Amino acid sequence: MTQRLHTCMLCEAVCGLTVEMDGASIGRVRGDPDDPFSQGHICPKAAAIVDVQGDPARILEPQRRQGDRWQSVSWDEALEEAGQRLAEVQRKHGRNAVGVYIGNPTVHSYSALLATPFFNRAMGTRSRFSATSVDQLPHMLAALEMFGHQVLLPVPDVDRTHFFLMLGANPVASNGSLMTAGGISRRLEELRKRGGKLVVVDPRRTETAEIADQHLAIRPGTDALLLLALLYVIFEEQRANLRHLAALTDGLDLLREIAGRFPPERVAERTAISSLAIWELGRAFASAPSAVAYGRVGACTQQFGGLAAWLVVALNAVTGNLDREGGFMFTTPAADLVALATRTGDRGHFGRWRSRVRGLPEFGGELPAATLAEEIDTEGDGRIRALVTFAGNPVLSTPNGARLERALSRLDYRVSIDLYRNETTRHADLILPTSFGFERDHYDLAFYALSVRNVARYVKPLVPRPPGVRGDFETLLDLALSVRRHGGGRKGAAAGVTLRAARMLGERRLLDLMLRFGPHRLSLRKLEQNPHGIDLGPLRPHLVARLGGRRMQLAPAVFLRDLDRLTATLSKPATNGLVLIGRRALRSNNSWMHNSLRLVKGPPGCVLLMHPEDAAARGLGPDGRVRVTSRVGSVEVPVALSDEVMKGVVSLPHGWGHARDGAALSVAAAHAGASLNDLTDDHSVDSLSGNAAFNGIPVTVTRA
Ligand SMILES: Nc1nc2c(c(=O)[nH]1)N[C@H]1C(S)=C(S)[C@@H](COP(=O)(O)OP(=O)(O)OC[C@H]3O[C@@H](n4cnc5c(=O)[nH]c(N)nc54)[C@H](O)[C@@H]3O)O[C@H]1N2
Ligand SMILES: Nc1nc2c(c(=O)[nH]1)N[C@H]1C(S)=C(S)[C@@H](COP(=O)(O)OP(=O)(O)OC[C@H]3O[C@@H](n4cnc5c(=O)[nH]c(N)nc54)[C@H](O)[C@@H]3O)O[C@H]1N2
Ligand code: SF4
Ligand SMILES: [Mo]
Repeated sequence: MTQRLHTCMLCEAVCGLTVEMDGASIGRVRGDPDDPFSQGHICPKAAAIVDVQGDPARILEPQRRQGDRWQSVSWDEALEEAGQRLAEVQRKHGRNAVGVYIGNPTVHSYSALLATPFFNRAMGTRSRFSATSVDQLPHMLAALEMFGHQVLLPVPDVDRTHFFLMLGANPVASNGSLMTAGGISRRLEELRKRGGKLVVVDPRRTETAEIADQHLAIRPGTDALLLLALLYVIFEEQRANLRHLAALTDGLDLLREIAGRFPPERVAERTAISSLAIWELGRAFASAPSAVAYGRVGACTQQFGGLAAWLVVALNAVTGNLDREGGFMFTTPAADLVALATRTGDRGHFGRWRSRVRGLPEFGGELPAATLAEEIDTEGDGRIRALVTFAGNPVLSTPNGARLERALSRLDYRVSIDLYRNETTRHADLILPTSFGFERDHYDLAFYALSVRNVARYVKPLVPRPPGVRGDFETLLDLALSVRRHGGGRKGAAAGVTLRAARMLGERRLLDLMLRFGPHRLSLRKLEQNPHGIDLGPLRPHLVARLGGRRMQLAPAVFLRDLDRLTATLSKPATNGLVLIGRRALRSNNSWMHNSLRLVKGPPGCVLLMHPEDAAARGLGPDGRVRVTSRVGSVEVPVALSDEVMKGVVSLPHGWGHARDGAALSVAAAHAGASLNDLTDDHSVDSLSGNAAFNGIPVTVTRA
């Protein structure tokens, strides 16, 4: 038995692991107590890495579909076919006729993360989609408009703050997002031990709300109103103070004028939070020695996600908590994507072009995932006719998944790069397998940039990958090269040279270069000499340097233009209908880990939570099954009555719905549940940003 080190790649907490090895066989997985950052923390999902890696359902060779049957083919044959078919579609119908969807695990693998920009550039299609627009896009839009860079995202300094205001996040279950902080429960406990306060704003009394000082139940989709009213209080009480950022900031007067239209009394009824509670919250936030407001999935995957994301940053800035210890801070990561993108001139852009069918704006070169289905199933010039999905399961993860499924079957050609034949990849013509887990090395390129301390850790693979499997970096680049060989992709020799150069260097060398040129002048060698990781110290204020001579915008025009839409909701009459929101559970990871028996055994995870009074009003009993119906679909699920959800709101987790023919996931199928995204609506988006508005979907609930 030997003890080896690795790092968990499942969620944003990036926990250090020790792995027991007996020769090549993997034994117990524990937290690494000597990881200076995660300090031994893990959650139950870490043990399931081996379940996925060793899953008999995992695809270990390229698979080609023949009718309803699947056949193994060689890599050469697979890449040749895919390149030829995708190039053919691009030659006949234009480059945008090939769509690309890139899913969430991409950001958990530096190999995938480094490959996708090369792949996207080489393919030269504007029909690009990713999990960004069903997730954090509003936060990125706020960063772009306020700081001039789409990935310059502030993170809450949880370890030093005195007041943590959390909107639409449940880190006790999710382990934190846009806030890498292994062992978040311990960190929140310590906040309270040092006399700090935690306030959670959520329509549901979540696991995080349970350990908070205060829980404010908010009506879904109204966070922007609450935030404006908090700003009202701050300005009204003369507490605005931008500190060192004052001389570098535009828009303070404009923001004051806007907030002045939203006194707490005006938003109380709509938000379902009393005006007194808003006054008190505003005063407490402003008078704490340091404070941070933080909004996550619930605050951004809703109708007013863009406004909410902007106002969260604005609230921190106006109270002097932006770029301050204990406030909302910026990292100095060892491999610095922000600096790299700045040097290459790619800070991001918004609204340079619009989607063909609905006219929604591009963001950073991507169109909203909520438009993918209509871009396939709406006739006309520029229709998407072939699709590459990479590390994504949009059938279960994007709004109105059932429509997307119907659209997928209309495509001329589909390639998926994935571990599994699942709800999305079962529609593919070709599935290319990939390495996973302890077969890979790991450096967390994305999440060390969002980490509440500056840290770095690199681990090597523990076991060789199966012989028929390749890494994501080589697969994506080889696929792009094959498309080009067949006359598809972006024109010009330069694109080909770049691709071949990157392919030759490989992801490991690219990462090493980024570390060497990064702010801490590290290298893979140095990291290998410190296998538990290196602590690079607490976050320090340095936004001024990050702005690089630009000014911070407190009241960007794109957000101001959206305010009328928000104000209009104040005069809408209240209904006594129900709205649907989502949730996450500790033992589940988006849509793709339900084939691990260890994680799904026990009581069913896919249960509708409903307030007892709402159930009584509909004549529903305390348990049993109910039918939930929205504009786009209807599902049947078990119900549990609980006053943890506020009246008028029902909650269902996403990522379930595995009872679909043709997917090869037997454990998941036996614990199928129903897909929340068969109810969410592709027409329900934040029309400012184009981000999916999963939360606040009107539904009816009846006895099944
Ligand atoms: N209603 C509702 N819907 C939601 C959300 C919500 O809160 N409510 N949350 C949204 C959010 S935040 C996100 S991020 C999205 C996620 O949306 P997606 O990224 O589309 O979906 P995932 O469930 O993460 O699926 C990941 C896929 O990648 C495969 N995979 C895993 N690891 C690898 C790898 O290393 N390489 C490759 N090539 N493939 C891999 C898995 O088998 C799976 O097929 O879902 C969104 N959907
Ligand atoms: N165990 C586990 N961990 C995960 C994941 C997982 O699937 N499982 N997914 C990972 C991913 S991809 C992400 S992006 C992160 C997300 O991490 P979080 O942002 O913490 O996500 P959730 O746990 O979905 O919390 C969202 C909360 O928003 C609330 N909410 C819904 N609508 C509204 C609203 O209108 N206003 C407010 N204020 N709140 C609202 C919901 O009730 C819910 O409690 O988690 C990551 N970690
Ligand atoms: S909290 Fe996240 S990173 Fe840590 S062990 Fe669990 S899934 Fe892995
Ligand atoms: Mo996400």
